[in-house]
Amino acid sequence: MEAQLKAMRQEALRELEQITEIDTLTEIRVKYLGKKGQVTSMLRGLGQLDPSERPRMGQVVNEIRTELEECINAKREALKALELSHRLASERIDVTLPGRKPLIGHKHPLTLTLDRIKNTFMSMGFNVEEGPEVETDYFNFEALNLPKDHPARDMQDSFYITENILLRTHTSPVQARTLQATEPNKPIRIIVPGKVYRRDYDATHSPMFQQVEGLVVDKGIRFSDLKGTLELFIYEIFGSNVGVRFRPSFFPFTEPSAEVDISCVMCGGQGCRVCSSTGWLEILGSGTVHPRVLEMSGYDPNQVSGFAFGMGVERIAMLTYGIDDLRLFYENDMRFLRQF
Ligand code: 2U9
Repeated sequence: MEAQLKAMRQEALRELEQITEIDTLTEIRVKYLGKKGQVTSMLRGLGQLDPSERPRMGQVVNEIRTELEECINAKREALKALELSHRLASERIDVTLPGRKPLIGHKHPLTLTLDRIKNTFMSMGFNVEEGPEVETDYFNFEALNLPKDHPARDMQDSFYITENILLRTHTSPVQARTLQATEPNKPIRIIVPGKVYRRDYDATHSPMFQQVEGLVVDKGIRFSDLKGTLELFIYEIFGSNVGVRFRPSFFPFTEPSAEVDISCVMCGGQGCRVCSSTGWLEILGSGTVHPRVLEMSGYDPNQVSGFAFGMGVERIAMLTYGIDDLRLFYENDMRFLRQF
């Protein structure tokens, strides 16, 4: 029996040696130390031995059992440590890798342009007013001295929603609303930025575009106030070296009216494709507020006077950045937008 025990012990230790999986350990424990395991049946077999042999053989079997138990436990710990080190190696995070930079956007060129326009007028004491993009025929036309048969009222030029409601074709209705909301003859100094809608689409016209209009009303406002204000604005936006000229024009809501040109920003006034060889670029419309417009909104033209102006934001942006197609502003092509 002693030789048998030694062989079993050696076999068990050899098997343990070869194991690489924790699960297999349980099989070995069952095989040797389980209820029907080899060590257990050896213990049971002690009864058949000569009584003089029993104590010594009993001691040997017990020693083997203790040794196997210890070896199995030690192996379990060794396998666990091995598994952990494998996991640590395979799941390692390299904290020295460079991080991913978040994409940070920036303002659209039209927003940049609008911000500059607003800031320039705000520094001269203007307030910014906004109003609805869906307007009544009354505020969009009637209150601005645009008679019923005016061509701008044609279905071909404006987006009508019903017979009397349309998408505003300019931001002027906001000035009319402001006049009516202000106590008669009290001073007004506002600019009105916003989207406007006209049935037009080519390289220099979009069915939706943005305007900034302005209105100043007070006692004793003269044409020279208009000139000084707009000249200062133009020098702020295009630089004080730019040439400025006022040309007679016509708008139903102003009388007299003037178109404002600057010397061509592309050729410096020499004449080129952009200025159609004239050396000048039109950038603003303006004029003294028509007495009937003041009157219709409750102001007394005998007590106060005013001036108004209007410009297209896209046009100012195109001239500032040297862009020749207005549609680029609305296509959202990143190759274009990234340049600002
Ligand atoms: C009120 C009184 C007067 C607004 C004005 C212009 C001249 C003008 C155009 C420029 C290019 C619009 O973007 S554009 O097509 N605007 O030339 N606008 S004076 O005059 C007003 C408005 C409201 C109560």
